[in-house]
Amino acid sequence: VKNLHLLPADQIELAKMLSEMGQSHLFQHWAEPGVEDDQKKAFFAQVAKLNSSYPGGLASYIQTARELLADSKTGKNPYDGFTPSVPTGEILSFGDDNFINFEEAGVKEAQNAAFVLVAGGLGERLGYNGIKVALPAETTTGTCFLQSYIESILALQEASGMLTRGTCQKEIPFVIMTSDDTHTRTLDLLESNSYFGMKPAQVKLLKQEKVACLDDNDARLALDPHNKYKIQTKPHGHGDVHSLLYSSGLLNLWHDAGLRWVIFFQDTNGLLFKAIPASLGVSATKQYHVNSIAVQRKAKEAIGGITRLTHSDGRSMVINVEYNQLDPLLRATGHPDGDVNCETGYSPFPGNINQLILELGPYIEELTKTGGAIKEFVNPKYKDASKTSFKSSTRLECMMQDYPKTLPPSARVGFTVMDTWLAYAPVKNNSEDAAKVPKGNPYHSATSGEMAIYRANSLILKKAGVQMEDPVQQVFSGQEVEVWPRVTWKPKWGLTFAEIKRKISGSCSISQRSTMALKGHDIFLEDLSLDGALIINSIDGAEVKVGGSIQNKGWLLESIDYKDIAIPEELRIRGFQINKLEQLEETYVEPGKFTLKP
Ligand code: GDU
Repeated sequence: VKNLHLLPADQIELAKMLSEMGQSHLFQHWAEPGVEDDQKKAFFAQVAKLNSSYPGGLASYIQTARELLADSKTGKNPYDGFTPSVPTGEILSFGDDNFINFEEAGVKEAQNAAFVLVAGGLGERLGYNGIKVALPAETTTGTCFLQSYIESILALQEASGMLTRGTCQKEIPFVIMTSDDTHTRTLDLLESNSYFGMKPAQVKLLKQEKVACLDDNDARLALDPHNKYKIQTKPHGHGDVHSLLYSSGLLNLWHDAGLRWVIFFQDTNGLLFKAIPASLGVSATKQYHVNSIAVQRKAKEAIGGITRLTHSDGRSMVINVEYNQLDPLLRATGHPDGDVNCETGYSPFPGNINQLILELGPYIEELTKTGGAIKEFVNPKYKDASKTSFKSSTRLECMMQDYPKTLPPSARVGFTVMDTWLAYAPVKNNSEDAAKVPKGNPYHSATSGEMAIYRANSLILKKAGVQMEDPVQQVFSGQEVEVWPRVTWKPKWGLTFAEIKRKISGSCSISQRSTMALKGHDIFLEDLSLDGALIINSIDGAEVKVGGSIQNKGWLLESIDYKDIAIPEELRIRGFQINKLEQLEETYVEPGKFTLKP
């Protein structure tokens, strides 16, 4: 750096570090001292931030990048020496006694949990312009993902408190990891909706920072093409959540408050909370340090496979192997067909849906050693086979599910397999890409995500004894989906299967063209026959019995063109909208006992 001595002391340190790490190119084009000083200051402010937000600092980032880039250049396989095999874990079947027992154990334990939502991603594949947590999970009620998550946590909090100590409730902490791409919009969404009923102090936002881009195999940091005093940055991945939680100090606060579990989840899975109580019950019963919620996975489906990896040197771990790596790993280890379905019609490797339950004590112990650093990877796009230069700059990345990679072999790492229909329906793909998904594999689109909620709720009611008419097949935006009755309920209405069964009695039936939205806690269905639309709103303390034959024109699903920009984007991406022709809607705002029987 020219005239190094003219810089303030902290900047001298950073400049020295950069030049020792082979980064002098960053300063080569700098103007003379006295010229463009403000930009130089801004440059060092950015370097200081990049340095402090990475465990081990920038020097460590550059060092790791060199090693990973060298491995990538020589084509070193990160799984070298490891043999994959199918691990054993807990496999649950919705609604049986085992499931019900785990659900009860999970609800009891929920007040000792904290929830962490990773929502720093923009969802480029979905091509939606807003933040994903603001998208309606379903359009019958228009409830967005974030609202449904918050209401689920509050419902768990209340149920857990009731089960274990009467009415007194412990507040379940809720953390949202955001990024520069999502932070302001997430905060706005919360503030303009009164935090969806949660106390603002119960919610903490932690913003992840981007990491420096790399121009070449020597890990020379890339300059922003539009600003020579700025280092180009890109997202580092959802693995950042661990170092952020660690450095925030929250983990120790939670530990001191007697919490035992941290539950991680992703931005757009409208079914997730149906799987949480039972999975948490598994964690508590089996004393798992790490419990990944998994589902049956179609071979080559774009979700990671949970795999036991055994090394020739004796090491062994249960870990997610990302979807693009599982197939080559299998082929390289004596499975010439790679990742294929077995006789069950599914891959023998359970699909990681990236909802993790970690036991807090061992988690803190591990992070104290690692500082929250997660094993990273690099994925450069090379110009040619010589692998000497990149098409565009690259960066290191990390994934939250790689947390177990540094754990000692004594750690209890398990998983819980749930029925896919119950637990997993993310919204990741745009209509065009979804329509191209191989037949039989899930679309993971806004269309399929919404239909999956109706399907799951219908199947749950069916299991609880309601006669549900069979679904019809319909095609929206080139995707063929099962359309079940559009049944939705507030999380507090039916948090567990036992709770749902308690609220249904006699002989109930719901026709395929029906819509039912239960927006209250104490709504009981008794000898109800529904053929049309029924909406019930009720406050806590209003006990409503619904029965008899309810029939009206109902709410119809109408196809819409996903390319029609006159329609709001959050609807367009579904390929349908709801035409609300006629409904029976009742609202109960006073406590007391009521009967609705037309
Ligand atoms: N995210 C961040 N920060 C980032 C990148 C992503 O917070 O820098 C968040 C996203 O908002 C989202 C979650 O991380 O909530 C996951 O992101 P993607 O949906 O883009 O994840 P992928 O589909 O690439 O894959 C992940 C896992 C897979 C599989 C899959 C299941 O890596 O193994 O489990 O989710 O949905």
